[in-house]
Amino acid sequence: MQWYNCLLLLPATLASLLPCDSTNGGSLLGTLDAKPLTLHRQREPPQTRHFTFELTRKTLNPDGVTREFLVVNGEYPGPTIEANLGDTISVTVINNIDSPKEGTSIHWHGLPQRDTKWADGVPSLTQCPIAAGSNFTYTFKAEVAGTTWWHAHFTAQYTDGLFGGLIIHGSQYAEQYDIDLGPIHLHDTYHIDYVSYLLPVYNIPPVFIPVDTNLINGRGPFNCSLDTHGSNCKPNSTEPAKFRFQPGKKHLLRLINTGGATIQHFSIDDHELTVIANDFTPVQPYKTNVATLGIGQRTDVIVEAKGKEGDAVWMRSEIDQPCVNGTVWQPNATAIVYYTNADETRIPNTKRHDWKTDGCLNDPLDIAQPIKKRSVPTPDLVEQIDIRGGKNASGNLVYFVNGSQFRANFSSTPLLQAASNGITEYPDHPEYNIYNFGDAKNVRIVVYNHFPNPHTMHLHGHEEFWILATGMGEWDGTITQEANPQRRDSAQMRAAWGPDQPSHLVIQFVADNPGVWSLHCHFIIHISAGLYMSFIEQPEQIKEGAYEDVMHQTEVPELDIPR
Ligand SMILES: *[C@@H]1O[C@H](CO)[C@@H](O)[C@H](O)[C@H]1NC(C)=O
Ligand SMILES: *[C@@H]1O[C@H](CO)[C@@H](O)[C@H](O)[C@H]1NC(C)=O
Ligand SMILES: *[C@@H]1O[C@H](CO)[C@@H](O)[C@H](O)[C@H]1NC(C)=O
Ligand SMILES: *[C@@H]1O[C@H](CO)[C@@H](O)[C@H](O)[C@H]1NC(C)=O
Ligand SMILES: *[C@@H]1O[C@H](CO)[C@@H](O)[C@H](O)[C@H]1NC(C)=O
Ligand SMILES: *[C@@H]1O[C@H](CO)[C@@H](O)[C@H](O)[C@H]1NC(C)=O
Ligand SMILES: *[C@@H]1O[C@H](CO)[C@@H](O)[C@H](O)[C@H]1NC(C)=O
Ligand SMILES: *[C@@H]1O[C@H](CO)[C@@H](O)[C@H](O)[C@H]1NC(C)=O
Ligand SMILES: [Cu+2]
Repeated sequence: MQWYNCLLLLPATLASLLPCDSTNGGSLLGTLDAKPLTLHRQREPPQTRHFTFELTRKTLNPDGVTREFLVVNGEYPGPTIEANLGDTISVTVINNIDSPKEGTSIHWHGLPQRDTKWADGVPSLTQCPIAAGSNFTYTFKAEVAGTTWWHAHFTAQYTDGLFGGLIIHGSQYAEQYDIDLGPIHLHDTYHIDYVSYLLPVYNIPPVFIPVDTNLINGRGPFNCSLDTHGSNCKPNSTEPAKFRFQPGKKHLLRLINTGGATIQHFSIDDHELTVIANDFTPVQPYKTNVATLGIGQRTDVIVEAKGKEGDAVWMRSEIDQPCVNGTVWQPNATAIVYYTNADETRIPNTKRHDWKTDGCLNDPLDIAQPIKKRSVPTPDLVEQIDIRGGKNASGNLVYFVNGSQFRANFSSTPLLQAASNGITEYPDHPEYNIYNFGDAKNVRIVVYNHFPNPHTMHLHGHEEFWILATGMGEWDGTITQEANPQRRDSAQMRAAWGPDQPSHLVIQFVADNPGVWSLHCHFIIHISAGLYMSFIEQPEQIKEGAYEDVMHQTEVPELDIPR
């Protein structure tokens, strides 16, 4: 098979290849036309960087299977936001999603939104959904340097394409690499839309629809004989993602798991990865062959190009199948790395690095040292939460956080707006799963998982939390690497081994950011089934603090969709 560049016209002999505009809406990510990121080298003064995101439906075929996606500015994956530390980012989101119309909202994963707590993008908590036909501008500080992503936070919309990279350049590791290859999205994708994917989970008994293809930057040909969506599948019509290496140079790869249901193991044949940050937290560089990322997690790696001119090697991202309850048709994504002067039609012939699944966890907690040492203060609030699965009153299989299945009300006053008016208690709405943490300064949360699924727990409002421990059974109080535990914004926890053998994850954070913040699993089925809680941090300061009344939107169409 031959490959062609995204922007080149299709030669007649390659007519079976779909053009890049059809596969990925013209996104250059993962094509040889993608440009390395250079903003940080330009040393510009702090400024406001404006972006306009137009959200629409669009028919695409990233893996050769044609279906309707939800996209920003037509692109799949969505556009990359790039800024320097200290800049202001302003994004006007225009909701032109039609037939049917849907509300939306965009979350800026990992950014604490200090002083802009209304810009966190969580419908029912920090804003009303942005109604179809209207727009909303998010303005916030590029306040933490590193790699993250933006994604729709309105049910599981992001898995239909509403996601993209968010890169904030700082000085912290700019000197460690020569070339910034930008975001590398590792993501599962589905041949049906997110509503059709989620709703069968609530059948009695539940139906779990297979994950279809694992993609790198939205690319990766699907083998049409694998599933039942054959009629929309055009064999050998798309290309894998492609990247360029320069021999002897150090390349920064910003890995992001932007999927909805799977854990990724990333590697490059014949090359070693040097991990320099997990989520927003820089760590003492350590070497590994394989980087493991749970949903929402990022790992910045430096890859020294030790090959020679003309080489071609596979880049891989493999889904950890035992961590998925169900079928993944095509779990092994491949992309190609071409060295300078390589024949860019060449198919590599290199061998993969092996990895072993270990309870769906990241690298062991004691493998890395955060560069900025921070020991754990004594907590003044310790909360335990218990995650269980089971049937709710109507017999659907759902999750309970401390006995309560989370349900959002997209039509009611956002809870942050209510908190700014002094309302912090919801005795009539246990389904909001909202806790008032008062003026506690150091909050420790001990999470017990009693259900046989692993989870990726993500905390809003804080660029990092400490991970004190993760393991099986009751936590015995031991803190891993006590003088300087791992910190990040999304953490893995194991599946329970049985009713009496829960798994645990213990996190702690400094509660110095007044607002209403969520702690939830990032698996789309789990969030949608209720594995979600929120807490009010420093309610008195919310009342006193600056507050922008930006939440009112016109009516949200009533849709029968999971939330
Ligand atoms: C956003 O909506 C307002 C109010 O309807 C309108 O005046 C404005 O032109 C819209 N802006 C954009 C960029 O669509
Ligand atoms: C595609 O899938 C079919 C069915 O599993 C298999 O027989 C075939 O070898 C696969 N083709 C490729 C190129 O992997
Ligand atoms: C697609 O590619 C595979 C593997 O190269 C090949 O076996 C198959 O015949 C091709 N299918 C079509 C329809 O061209
Ligand atoms: C994915 O890769 C793993 C490791 O090489 C292999 O065991 C597995 O069979 C592959 N799965 C598929 C569906 O190709
Ligand atoms: C959740 O339930 C546990 C066990 O019943 C209880 O100790 C804990 O206080 C509850 N958590 C919260 C945040 O209320
Ligand atoms: C049970 O959960 C399902 C799925 O979220 C929901 O549609 C249904 O309304 C819930 N039933 C009750 C009684 O809350
Ligand atoms: C959601 O909030 C609206 C507005 O307050 C209210 O009319 C409606 O009954 C609420 N729905 C549920 C399920 O509580
Ligand atoms: C896995 O899926 C099966 C149905 O496919 C279901 O019965 C079972 O409860 C699921 N297990 C978990 C842990 O979700
Ligand atoms: Cu989960």
